[in-house]
Amino acid sequence: MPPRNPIRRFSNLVSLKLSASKPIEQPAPSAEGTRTLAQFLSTSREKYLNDIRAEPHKGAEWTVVMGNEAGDLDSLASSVAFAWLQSEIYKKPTIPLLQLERDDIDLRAENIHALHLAGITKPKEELLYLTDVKGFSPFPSQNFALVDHNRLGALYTAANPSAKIIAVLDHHEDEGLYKDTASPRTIEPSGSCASHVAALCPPELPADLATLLLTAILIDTNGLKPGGKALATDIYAAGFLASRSTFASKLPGKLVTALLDDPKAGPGPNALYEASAIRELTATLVAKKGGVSHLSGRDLLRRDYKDYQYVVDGKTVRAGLASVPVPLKAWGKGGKFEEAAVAWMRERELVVLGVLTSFRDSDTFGGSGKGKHRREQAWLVYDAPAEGKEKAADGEAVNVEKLAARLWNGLEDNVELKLKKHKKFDFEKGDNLPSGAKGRGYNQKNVNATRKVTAPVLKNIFEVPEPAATPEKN
Ligand SMILES: [Mn+2]
Repeated sequence: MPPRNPIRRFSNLVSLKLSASKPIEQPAPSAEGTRTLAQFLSTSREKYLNDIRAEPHKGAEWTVVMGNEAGDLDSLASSVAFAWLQSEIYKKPTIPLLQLERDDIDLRAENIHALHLAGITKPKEELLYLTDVKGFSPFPSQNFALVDHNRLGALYTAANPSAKIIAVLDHHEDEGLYKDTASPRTIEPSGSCASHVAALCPPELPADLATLLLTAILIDTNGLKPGGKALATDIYAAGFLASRSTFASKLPGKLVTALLDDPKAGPGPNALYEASAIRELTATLVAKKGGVSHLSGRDLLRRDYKDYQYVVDGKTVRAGLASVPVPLKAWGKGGKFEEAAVAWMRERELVVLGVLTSFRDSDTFGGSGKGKHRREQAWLVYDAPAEGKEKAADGEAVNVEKLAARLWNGLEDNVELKLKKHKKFDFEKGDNLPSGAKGRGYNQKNVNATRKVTAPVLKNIFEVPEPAATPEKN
């Protein structure tokens, strides 16, 4: 049986049972009814935004389906698939909402890769984000479906008394909510929530959608590795999806035939895990997930970032600590680090920024066989003028010289961090810092000290009146 045309609508579809492995009679695809998953998503987004902006608005006609706030591939794929299922099969307009800001989609390269494989090549334009619904209070819709979590966020219930959960599909611990309103309400263990969503999909789901769900299962189960996180539900769902996905042509023909025939009994539990196309896809997804080479300097700073506030000599000083998994040299030459760091300080209105790197040095080899674990710290002190202003108003200005001196002394004297001046990053030598800014770079000889150690050191430096007492271990 050849893979079917992925882009059909299912207006005549009545039975949706997954067990109905026999092909359901399909109408010939009409030009009007033919659209890709990407088209489905961008059309839904446009319609939804029009409806909630209309007067009177029509947000009540929609169901909003969300994954959890971490925004991983499982949440993404599960919400997209559930929206497709509800809209295209059950004819209930449903829009997937990503619980993240539009720009944050770039922070997960594996998601971007999986979306591309599913034909969604402009996810910033094709998907709906928190950014799009920010201006609406209360939230403009009342019907919600939850995937990959099972408690509705406060944002959606605030001043929205008719908020109702119409469906829950999840694999986290069941909080016991929405039993009277949610149908289906499937909260059961599985490697991936995408497997629960796949179990509801008809055999004729679009190949693009099958691919997207499959990528989520593979990343959550490490490619269906035996003895790992994959449960029978995941193995079955992955077989069902793989044989209908855009990867079907790369799998052995016999395997595809067996899977199309009966994904449960068909080829045996490890057949898919052993297929080279599945191994390659898993390896790519895992590498993308672990890699940060696609991130911009700003992304590296905001990816794992915390804000702090101190009162130094009666003035409020905002400080930020960014933990970064690559060395300072990863920013590249020619002042790129300084440029990104200063821009971030302006954006967050910081006077102090510490960039704490942690990485394996590929030039040396430690006992583990991997490169030696190293840490660096780079610090900038700069009282950036607020946007639109030339410089900070008199009286508000922080004495950068004094603050920097205090910071350098405190850091360099600290017995726990063991900081040594960085030979390659002496920020005051070059002319890459704006005038009035101070900066120093260090190698951190205590490679076990994380931000959890550095943050209290910083607090101690700034908030213990000078002369700073020698920091004590506690
Ligand atoms: Mn999940």
